[in-house]
Parts: sequence; structure tokens; C-alpha cells
Amino acid sequence: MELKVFQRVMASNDAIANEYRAVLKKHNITVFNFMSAPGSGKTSLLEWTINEFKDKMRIAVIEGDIKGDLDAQRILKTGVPVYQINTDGACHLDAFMISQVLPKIDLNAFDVLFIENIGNLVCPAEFYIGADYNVMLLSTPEGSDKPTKYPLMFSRADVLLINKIDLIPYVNFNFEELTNSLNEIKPGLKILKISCKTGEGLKDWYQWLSYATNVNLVRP
Ligand SMILES: Nc1nc2c(ncn2[C@@H]2O[C@H](COP(=O)(O)OP(=O)(O)O)[C@@H](O)[C@H]2O)c(=O)[nH]1
Ligand SMILES: [Mg+2]
Repeated sequence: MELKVFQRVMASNDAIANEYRAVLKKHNITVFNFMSAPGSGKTSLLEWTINEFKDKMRIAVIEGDIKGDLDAQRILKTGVPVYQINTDGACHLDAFMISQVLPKIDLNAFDVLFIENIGNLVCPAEFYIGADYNVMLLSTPEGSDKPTKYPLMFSRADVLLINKIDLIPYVNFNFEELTNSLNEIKPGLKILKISCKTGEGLKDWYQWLSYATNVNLVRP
């Protein structure tokens, strides 16, 4: 019984996501869904990325938070528009929530939509929100065992950013353990090492993002 209800919820979620995804495609908007545990660096990465790309492409951001708009306030300082979703307790964004926000966005005015999901390594992976790419962050203090413990989340990633590499001297982060487990969960997953404190490694991320957005084609 419970399984059937769950399947119905998911089917309706996916139908909503596919519907607005088709509209976003028509407008040539590429959508990125940023997922990680709380504090891994999603908002920090968005700040760096927006500052790098805001003159090359038109960016809008949806900020998902359980409560408040602290992250949205940070993003607003970069000068791009931000649309806040407060889930009021729910641990993930779903397609219905996104569909409620999209009518507020002029889809002719943007090339790229960044969505910061709720900080959580479990629920966001279960809900398809129509993104073109799932960008996952894992920060070094969280530990290299996380793919083994939360395989679904890592299996959904299109690129994995290992953030806070500046902290490696102080934490136990074992890249061999990480790559061994990812070889089982998602063979071939692109892994980039970055620091949103020092900026190390971000060039490789920008290159990946340029490729993913075809930014050179969008705005020469
Ligand atoms: N040392 C270090 N701190 C970082 C790095 N990236 C983010 N932080 C800090 O980690 C905390 C959480 O970052 P935030 O971007 O808010 O994470 P979010 O919850 O995933 O959006 C903040 O205090 C950031 O300044 C990093 O690469 N190195
Ligand atoms: Mg954040």
C-alpha cells in the first residue's frame, strides 16, 4: 500500500518536471541542480561561478531552504536574480515547488538556471526536478566514506566536486577510498577537486560548466 502511494507521488512529480522541462528546453535554458550535505559549499560555489560567468551568460538562481533567505541574500550581492523556495520542513525540493516559481521568471531573459537544493544527502536524490545536470559537492571534512553510505545521491551526480581541499592537511580524506567506491556506484563519474576558499581547481569546474552550457555558442 505504502509503496503504491510512493510510486504515485513519484509519477506525478516526474510528470510535472517533464512538463516544465520541455518549456525550459524551448527557451534554451540549461538547468543545474546543486546537491550536497549542509555546509559543503553550494552557495560559495554559486558565488564564485556567478561572478565568473555573469558577463558571459544570463543567470537566474532558485534557492531552496527549509527556512529563511540567508543564501538568497548572498546570491543577490552578485547581481543576478534569485527566487526563494522555503519548504517549511521538507528536506528536498520537488517538481511541484519548482513549477510554482517558474511563472515568476521571464524565461526569455535567461540562458542558465542554477537551483540550490536543500542541504541533505538523502531526499534530494529521490526527487527528479527536471535538471539537465546534477552537480554534487562533497567537502573533505565530511569524509571519503560518504559514497558508500549514501550511494543513491552519488549515483545521480553528473559531476562530483570535492570541495575544501584546502582542509586536507587537517582532515582524514582518502581519495583512494573515494574513487574505489565510486567505481562501483557510478563508474566514469567526473571528479574535480576544488576550494571555494582559495579558488584552487575552479578553472577546471568553469571549463566543465562552459562545456555543459555550450556557453561559447550562446554568447560568443
Ligand atoms: N575552508 C573552506 N571553507 C569553505 C570552502 N567552501 C565553503 N567554505 C565555508 O563552509 C561554510 C559553508 O559554506 P556554504 O557555501 O554556505 O555551504 P552550503 O550550505 O552547502 O551552501 C561557509 O562558512 C563557507 O565559508 C572551502 O573550500 N574551504
Ligand atoms: Mg547554501
